Amino acid sequence: MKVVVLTGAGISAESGLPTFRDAAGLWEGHDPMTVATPEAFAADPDLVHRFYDERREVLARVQPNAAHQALARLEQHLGEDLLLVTQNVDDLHERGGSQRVHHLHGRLRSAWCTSCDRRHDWSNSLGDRPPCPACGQPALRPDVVWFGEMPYGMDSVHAALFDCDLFVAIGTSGVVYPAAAFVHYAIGNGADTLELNLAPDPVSDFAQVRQGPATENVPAWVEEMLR
Ligand code: BV8
Repeated sequence: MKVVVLTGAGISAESGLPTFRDAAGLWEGHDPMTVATPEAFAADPDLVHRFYDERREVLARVQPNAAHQALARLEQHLGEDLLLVTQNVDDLHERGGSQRVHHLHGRLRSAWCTSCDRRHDWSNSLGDRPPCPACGQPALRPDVVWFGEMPYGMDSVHAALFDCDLFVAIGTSGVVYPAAAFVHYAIGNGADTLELNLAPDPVSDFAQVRQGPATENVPAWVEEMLR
């Protein structure tokens, strides 16, 4: 049984991280085009650094929840037959025990040097323009994929989608591409599809939809898989 799981901001909501589009979501306070595009970073790097430095600080104060931990148990069971792809830039899957997490949109706790192109694990702020540990240039940016930029590792994700038996989407609104198209690649390959979401889209492309909070639905689904 080859399984691809795609997660979105909804899986981290109960850990205390705001989603993007829900009430009090990140996009309520910020226009994505002014904080999450390369053009925005060129125009006002201070604003963009503040946006990501604040999220990095909040991330340090939250913990993984039962949904993250359940997926780590599923990984132990399925091994290489599970590909966990997340749109989230938080590290709660790893802190929840998952060993292999594919961060399609990058990681908040990573800094990317635009001068020497190296990446560095990073937990502090970037707003004060710290020097790159490798080349010394004050040229670090958040290692996240902004709108208009190519998501990471699309080839391996495509290969897994074309080879999977089951595709499961957890806590994602399915409006940002190419991630929002993954369900169609899976269906096109004859895979079964399942959506776990607090407020699923009424018109769903998924074969099965389970409504409810991730901390309830994900452990229940994983128990079924393990049984
Ligand atoms: C690209 C990192 C070229 C940074 C992010 C017009 C049509 C189609 C596409 C486009 C278009 N114009 C532009 C595009 C492309 C664009 C796009 O899709 N725009 C949208 C807005 C229309 N995409 C891009 O630019 C991508 N790059 O296209 O490059 C390319 C690519 C491939 C091949 C060739 C060329 C890059 C997109 C990545 C941008 N970076 N994040 C950061 O984090 O700041 S996107 C960011 O927003 C997230 O990573 C995530 O992807 C998205 C948010 O979505 P969700 O995670 O789903 O969160 P949301 O708040 O929306 O929903 C939460 C869900 O959880 C809800 O359903 C809710 O009901 C549920 N929920 C809430 N609580 C719970 C819960 N569920 C369970 N339990 C709970 N407790």
